[in-house]
Amino acid sequence: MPLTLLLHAGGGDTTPWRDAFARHIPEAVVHDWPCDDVADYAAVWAPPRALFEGRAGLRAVFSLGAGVDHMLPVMEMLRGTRLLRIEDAGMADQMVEYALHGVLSHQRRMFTYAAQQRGRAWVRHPARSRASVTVGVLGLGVLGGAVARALAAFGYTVRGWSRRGAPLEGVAVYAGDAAFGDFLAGCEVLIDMLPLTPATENLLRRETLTRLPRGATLINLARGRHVVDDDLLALLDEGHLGAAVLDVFRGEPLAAEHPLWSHPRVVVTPHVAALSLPDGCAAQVAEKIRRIERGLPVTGEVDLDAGY
Ligand code: NDP
Ligand code: OXD
Repeated sequence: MPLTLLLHAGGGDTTPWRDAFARHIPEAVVHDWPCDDVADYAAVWAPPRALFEGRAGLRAVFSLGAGVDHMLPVMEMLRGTRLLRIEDAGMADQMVEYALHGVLSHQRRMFTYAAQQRGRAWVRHPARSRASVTVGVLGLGVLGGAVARALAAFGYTVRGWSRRGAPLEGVAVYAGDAAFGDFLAGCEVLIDMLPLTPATENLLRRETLTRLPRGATLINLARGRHVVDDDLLALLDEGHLGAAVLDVFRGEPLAAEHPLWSHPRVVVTPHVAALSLPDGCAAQVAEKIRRIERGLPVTGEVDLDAGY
């Protein structure tokens, strides 16, 4: 019997995914959902609950992205089934580019010059070295770790915050809730690279964001539900925060009437910091399926209790 793979790309066109799976795992038969055929594996993004009805036979489920918050409620229907996520597969480079652009904009005062341009103000500010800018990265996993390492290699002073505090060369690592306040106190730029879990939801609110030095920039590349929007907007208006670069939002697409669209100190992008690339993702999923079939260990398995 050939291997069977159930595919759902968040309701979008599955053609690039089908082509990529055909290249990387030609021995598998790929079924687009909806369909009733039995499947050994599922590779999905934002699946509806109906997709997992009667699917207790799945050997593993793959999320076609790095974050799994969209998967956790539906995985409750498949107790005991393994959930795996994409690790990098071309996303880390994209995250590094986006983060670097945001940090350079802060260092080179592009947010200030954009505001000056609107007022036709010709005002020069002093130059700053990269090392004089301390950047904090929240979350030092596959993507956050890549961002922290790249910024440190480029010459910024980098600190990072993670749950367990595994060391990272060139980065001052702070571990756990007890160290969060000290971590924030020095960060002129804060980059959010955390997963969305009950512990990280609403983490970035007035009480925590006011720990950042005055004029700090927030760059959110992770999940909108980490941020309390009203607190963010108030801190921007009060000048405590100098700018926010936001790729992710509590509700996506961001509602047309949302004040973040038009705030002069906010940059909005439509959840594009790191796109899942079908070729790289299919290659990774194919390799993991082959390892599972041979009884070998695989990386990227989600701890369903921790939520990431
Ligand atoms: P990982 O699972 O590899 O890393 C998660 C990191 O967060 C780990 O360092 C972990 O700590 C840390 N962490 C988790 N919970 C806590 C907590 N309560 N307190 C402190 N640290 C915590 O994830 P990735 O790096 O692969 O991806 C990160 C996120 O990026 C995704 O979950 C997703 O939300 C977002 N993303 C956004 C995209 C976009 O286009 N905007 C695209 C892709 C991903 P520890 O190391 O100790 O376990
Ligand atoms: C992801 C995302 O988690 O695209 O991969 O946000």
